[in-house]
Amino acid sequence: MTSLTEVPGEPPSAVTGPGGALSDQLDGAHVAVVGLGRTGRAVVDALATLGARIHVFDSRESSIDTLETPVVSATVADGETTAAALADSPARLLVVSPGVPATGPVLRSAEAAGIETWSEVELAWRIQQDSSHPDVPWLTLTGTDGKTTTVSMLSTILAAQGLTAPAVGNIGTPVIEAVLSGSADALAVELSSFQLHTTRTLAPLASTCLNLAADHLDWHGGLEAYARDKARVYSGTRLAAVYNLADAATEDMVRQADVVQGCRAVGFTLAAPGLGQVGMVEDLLVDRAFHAQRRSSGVELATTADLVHLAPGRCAQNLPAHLLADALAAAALACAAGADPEAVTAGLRAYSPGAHRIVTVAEAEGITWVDDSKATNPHSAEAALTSLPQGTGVWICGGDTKGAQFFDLVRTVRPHLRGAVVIGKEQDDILAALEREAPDLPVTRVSDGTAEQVSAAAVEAAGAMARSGDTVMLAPACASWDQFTSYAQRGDLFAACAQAYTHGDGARSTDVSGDQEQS
Ligand code: UMA
Repeated sequence: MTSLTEVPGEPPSAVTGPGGALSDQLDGAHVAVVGLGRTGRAVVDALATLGARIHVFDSRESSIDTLETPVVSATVADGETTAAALADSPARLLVVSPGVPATGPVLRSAEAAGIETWSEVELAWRIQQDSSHPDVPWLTLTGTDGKTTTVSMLSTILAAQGLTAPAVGNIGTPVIEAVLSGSADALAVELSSFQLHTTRTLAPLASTCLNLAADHLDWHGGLEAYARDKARVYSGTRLAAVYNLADAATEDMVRQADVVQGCRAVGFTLAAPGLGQVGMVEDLLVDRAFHAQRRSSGVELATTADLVHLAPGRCAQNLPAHLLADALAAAALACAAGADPEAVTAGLRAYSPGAHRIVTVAEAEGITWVDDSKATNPHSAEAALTSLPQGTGVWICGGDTKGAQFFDLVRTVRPHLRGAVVIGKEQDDILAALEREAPDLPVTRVSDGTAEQVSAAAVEAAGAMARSGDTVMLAPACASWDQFTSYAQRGDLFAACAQAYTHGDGARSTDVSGDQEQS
């Protein structure tokens, strides 16, 4: 076992504070807010209490119409129009929603006009620094896959330790809401690369990037830019920068991170942990990074039996490796915040997966129907499909590709598949990968239609391919936005159609546009 070099720390140069109390800075100041979804509305409410003069922009009329908080101006505008308005705006600060692309006109215009741009997360951090509870620790995590699982595990472990530590951020609750409530002992914060792009002064107690694979390339403009934004999660970390020993990119991020002096690099691994790591010793999750005797021994944090409720068929041998990795990362962040081994055990036992993450939604005639609609990129779909026995998977795939390629994915998952059903408005990229990497695999294409029609047609096509012992897996490897309102709607419709199909009373008779094409 090798000992891990600690990352030499420098005080983070970016952590300079807003230059005076935030309320003094923002009281009466013009501030632009772009995007009025869940994030933007929380931002507007917070800015209003700080006395800012708020100018909002959203591309959807309905978002503007339903805003109740008084603002100075509210404009329905696409990216170009918003960009032009910002150039002439009195605002010196812009708070953007995560959906506003890094490479788009809005951020370009703000930069050109010298307007400072913050994420909602940046604003939340600054509000906390300016509050009566500035020391509430943030435990932050990002990664291409496993963020939501890990942040939820982290929150349940901290709850078992007796702490109020809600899971917030990209998981769904704006961080500002938790900060303003003032009731948390710690925050378990899931950060997307979108949020990190415009986050600068955050100084978490502990942080991690779980893994890095190609995703959201169109939003960032390429893999390098995406990785750069992911790496920001470590910036300003005070106690533990946690990385994945199986993913060298995350270790590089830690080496290059601008962390606070004394911050330690802590690796997590599915192998036996060295000094400064958490890892596995047979079926035990073991800490050799945080406890006092770590130089000479490890301490048991939990066993795979504590996670057996997450394994298909509740069989510990089937426990997907990525869930173990997520549990180790969550345990490391929790230990950094002072959680003891008993809390890790109890928290992991108490954790239950959210909807749309490898959830069995129907079982009939020996066929299992699994909703993994949350698999919105190739990396995440691969994790789900490779857990299936050889030749038993009927894969429902496709959607908004976000600029990804699928050749590697199809090559890797091919041995696990019986067939594939392709959905999505644009199917060329995924079909090209299936044709080149799995030329003999039966493939059915589902043509465009309403969300309901697409779901019903996909279920019917998958049902026609599946045999007893097979699993029909909705793991699209793509975002849902081209045909559905969200991955949640995609998963819900799949579940409803699968249940109707297996009861023989729904999908078979639904109008599915009659458009399935076998190849
Ligand atoms: N809008 C514009 N112009 C734009 C983009 C969006 O006006 O260029 C408007 C839309 O018309 C809409 C609003 O902005 O009214 C939507 O804003 P948004 O897309 O930023 O979404 P929010 O509702 O604020 O939700 C965001 C995250 N969404 C995205 O990152 C796309 C949610 O993550 C997050 O839960 C929420 O903040 C928490 O505050 C969702 C997501 O898909 C789950 N995340 C991606 C992922 O996990 O892969 C990163």
